[in-house]
Amino acid sequence: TFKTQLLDEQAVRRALTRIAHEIVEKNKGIEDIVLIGIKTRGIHLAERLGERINAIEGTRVPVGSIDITLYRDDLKEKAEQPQIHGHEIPVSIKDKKVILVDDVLYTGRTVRAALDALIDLGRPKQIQLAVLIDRGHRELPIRPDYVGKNVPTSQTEVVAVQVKEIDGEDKVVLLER
Ligand code: 3GP
Ligand code: 5GP
Ligand code: MG
Repeated sequence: TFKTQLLDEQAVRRALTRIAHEIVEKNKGIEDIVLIGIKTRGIHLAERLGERINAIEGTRVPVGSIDITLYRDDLKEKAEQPQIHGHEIPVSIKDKKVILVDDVLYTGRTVRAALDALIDLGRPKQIQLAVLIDRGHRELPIRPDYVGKNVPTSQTEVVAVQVKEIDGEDKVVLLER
């Protein structure tokens, strides 16, 4: 059931534009940067950050993806062991600054699995994390470097992130399950 709208299309666009600027600022440019989106919606967010960085700096950064699935009976269950299913990473990440991108950060278990997989692929110089929504409830010592919006949630709430490429529109709403 619907509770509130957290971000509309314009707010999603502004958050991604701000994060793109923050990435360029924090890294003093975009040298050695590789964006990697985490399955489904994180991939589209990574692609959009790549487009905005190109608009700011006039240079393309490589964008890849990683597929991590949580083994669980349904979304009401808490995360079990995240499994790596595959990745599409167009360049070597050795000595690169990898920026992981996901739609929602919750327990941190998905990101932890992604870190493991990336480190196995080749030793990045640094790994940073960008998320559109940080909903809290971390179970691991993982924190994002770039956040669209911090949303304190209860365990019974769900953040629904919709992106044009999949859902036909850009918005983020808070649901009660
Ligand atoms: P995503 O793959 O685009 O990130 O986990 C499958 C999908 O269900 C995810 O889409 C995620 O957005 C959505 N989802 C909504 N609520 C939850 C939740 O509490 N946990 C998980 N793992 N996914 C959720
Ligand atoms: P984790 O608990 O590992 O941080 O999050 C697991 C995965 O499920 C991540 O890909 C994250 O984006 C997604 N996820 C967790 N909670 C939510 C939520 O409330 N809404 C959405 N859309 N995705 C979620
Ligand atoms: Mg996700």
